[in-house]
Amino acid sequence: MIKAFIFDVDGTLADTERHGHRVAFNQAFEQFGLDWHWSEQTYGELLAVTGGKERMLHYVQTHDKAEQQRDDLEQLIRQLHAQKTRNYVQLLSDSAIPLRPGIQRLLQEARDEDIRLAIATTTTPDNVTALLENALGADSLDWFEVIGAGDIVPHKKPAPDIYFYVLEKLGLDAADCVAFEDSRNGILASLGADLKTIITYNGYTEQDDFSGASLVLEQMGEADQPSQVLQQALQQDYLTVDMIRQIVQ
Ligand code: XBP
Ligand code: MG
Repeated sequence: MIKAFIFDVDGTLADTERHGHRVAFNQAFEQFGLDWHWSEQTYGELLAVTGGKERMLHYVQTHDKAEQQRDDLEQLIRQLHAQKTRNYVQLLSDSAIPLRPGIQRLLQEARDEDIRLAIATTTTPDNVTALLENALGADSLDWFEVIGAGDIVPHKKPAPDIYFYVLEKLGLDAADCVAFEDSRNGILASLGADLKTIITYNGYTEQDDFSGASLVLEQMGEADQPSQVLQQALQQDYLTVDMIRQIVQ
């Protein structure tokens, strides 16, 4: 019996990377007078590394050997990341990034059926708050019993740590929960915690290997915006709690 849904954030709840996080990173680089600029293509490659601080370090190590030598690199990355987070929160406040199709409907359905909700994400907690407040309203944060985010665990996705953290806080076994993810790093983490996983891929992750997923969709769908994959696979227009029960049990 499904007792909880555990949602990834970036790419799953909303398509936040291309025009959200990437823009916030580039603003921070400009604000710090750095000649770094992450194109959509470069950012897609850098997404292989989860965590903004880790991603910037990877970028320096692979693209900017000169900066790699500076002895205050760790401090610079921490300051850049704090600025980037401020930029991202402001960006969402100026123009909310909408939730992906079906997300709000599924969250509401889960609440109506007493399925508990949680978040397991690599992104910074402030970013989760900003996304939910701007997309769903301030009280939506209370819909999620546990918000496991960012540096709360030592190892980010694809390590399963954040999912173990959330399961422990929920006091539930993986067998009683379903995870929702968008990327290979994400499903490696959720499967690493023995969670049945439903994938909704996006422009950056459509080519990822989702082996082990219970279902792989291009989107969860709405009545007026049917999921093509769901129509072909299950002759249904959009994903519902009952369908999820049938698929994972
Ligand atoms: C996606 C990530 C995050 C974001 C950037 O997290 O890997 O690093 O790209 O956010 P998830 P930060 O898919 O697990 O939600 O800069 O705050 O890390
Ligand atoms: Mg994701």
